Amino acid sequence: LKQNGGMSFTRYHRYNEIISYAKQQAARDGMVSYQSIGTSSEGREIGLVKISDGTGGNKPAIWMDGGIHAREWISPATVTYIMHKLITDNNYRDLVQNFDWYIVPIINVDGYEYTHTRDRLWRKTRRTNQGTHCVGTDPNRNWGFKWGGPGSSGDPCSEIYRGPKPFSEPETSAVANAVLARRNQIKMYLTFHSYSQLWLLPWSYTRQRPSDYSELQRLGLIGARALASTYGTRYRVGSAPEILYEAAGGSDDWAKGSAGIKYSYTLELRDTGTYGFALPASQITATGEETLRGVAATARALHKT
Ligand code: ING
Ligand code: ZN
Repeated sequence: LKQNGGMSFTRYHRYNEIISYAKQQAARDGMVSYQSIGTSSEGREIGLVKISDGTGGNKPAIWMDGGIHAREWISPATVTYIMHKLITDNNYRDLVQNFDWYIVPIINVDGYEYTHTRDRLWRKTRRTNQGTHCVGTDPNRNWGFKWGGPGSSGDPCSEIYRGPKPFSEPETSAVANAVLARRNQIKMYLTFHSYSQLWLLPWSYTRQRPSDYSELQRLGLIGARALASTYGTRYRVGSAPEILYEAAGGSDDWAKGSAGIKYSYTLELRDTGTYGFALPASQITATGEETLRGVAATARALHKT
């Protein structure tokens, strides 16, 4: 437990524990660094971890983020689990040798804490809106690519409120700026949600497929297959409009459409509805492990392109 910095993966950890763990890894391991990329509306730091084995100069990079939606607790837990394994498990050394990894364990830090203290099923940010008592913006409708399109709402009381303008939320703005600063280095963008067990391909804002859809599908299928081979957890692979619903203003579309990152995926983690957002903590390690294997297989396939 000690060398995990109190990170047990047997329960869902609070924001402070996850950030402390990230800082501790940075302090004790020369290949890990930590920085704050911005501050939430309630004043919490948004942390970015870089894993890089430091042979000098930047390598192609993979970006992973979690916790954009507050109640999807398995997302920060899984992202932190994968980070832990990349740092400590020699079976994944090749991934650290071949890529730099940028990891934001929790984007919506205020919302995440709110789900621990007040309302377990809160989804949005916690910024107050003008002219209403309804709080928060859906941070996955707030990104500045096709903002305002289908599957988002202009009503501040809606769960899919897009916000008053693109990047109105300090949390999405901080992450977008951190991605943009590294846009030429980042080859793949991965964002983690729950639940439904889906490996989502671009686009989310339209039913039209990007011209490189089959190549994105190829790597997505490799990931989903490796994930399933771990414990039999089955994922569907396809675009959001085809297998879920249309939704504009998400981070995956922005990463591809605005930041120019070719391989951009949203993963919807366990389960398919038995527990939903309240996935028991006893499933953290299995979800982390299978997702790690899916991500690793996709990253290895990416390295060969
Ligand atoms: N699902 C995602 C949501 O934001 C999604 C689905 C993915 C929409 C990518 C747009 C882009 O609604 C959950 N569970 O949050
Ligand atoms: Zn979500």
